[in-house]
Amino acid sequence: MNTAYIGIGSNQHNPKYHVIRGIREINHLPKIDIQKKSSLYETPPLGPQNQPNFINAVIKITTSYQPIELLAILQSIERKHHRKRVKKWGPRTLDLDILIYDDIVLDSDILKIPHPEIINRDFVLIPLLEITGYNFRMPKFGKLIQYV
Ligand code: A4P
Ligand code: MG
Repeated sequence: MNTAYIGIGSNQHNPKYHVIRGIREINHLPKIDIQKKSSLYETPPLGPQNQPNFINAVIKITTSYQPIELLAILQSIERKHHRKRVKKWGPRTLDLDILIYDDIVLDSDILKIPHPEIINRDFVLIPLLEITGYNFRMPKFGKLIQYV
């Protein structure tokens, strides 16, 4: 079984509903079990400012889907929420990003793991650390070696 962290974001048409619904749909998938859920956070938009605030959350899952299968399945859930890819960093009904997948480091056009923006986005880092604890070893970004 593999462990992955999924970042969830929405800022359109009742975003809290889309986030909660999205989590429930992920939980119903046969090869995925949700292990932990962060709180829901209301966050100001990164990118264009003339759009509503986001609701963001992170979940920890165990799954037997391989990374590329997991991406496809998450995209099918995004499509159910009528997600349209209109503009980069623009409004969306549901965005599901694979943040981390075990210790895998992948850098292809369709899939980058760990998600390259994790450390630049407080709306990802804060819910992620809420569920991992601060001792978490992030693949690629180094690890905590000593408390001082
Ligand atoms: N892709 C590559 N790696 C991954 C991965 N680890 N997980 C590829 C998921 N997808 C990955 O994704 C575009 C392509 O990235 C996918 O087809 C997949 O093959 P997308 O979600 O359609 O991207 P996008 O929305 O067009 O642009 P972008 O830059 O990826 O948007 P982001 O980075 O998702 O940011 N502000 C707040 N407060 N909260 C937010 O959640 N989100 C965004 C969108 C902007 N501002 C925000 C928030
Ligand atoms: Mg995305």
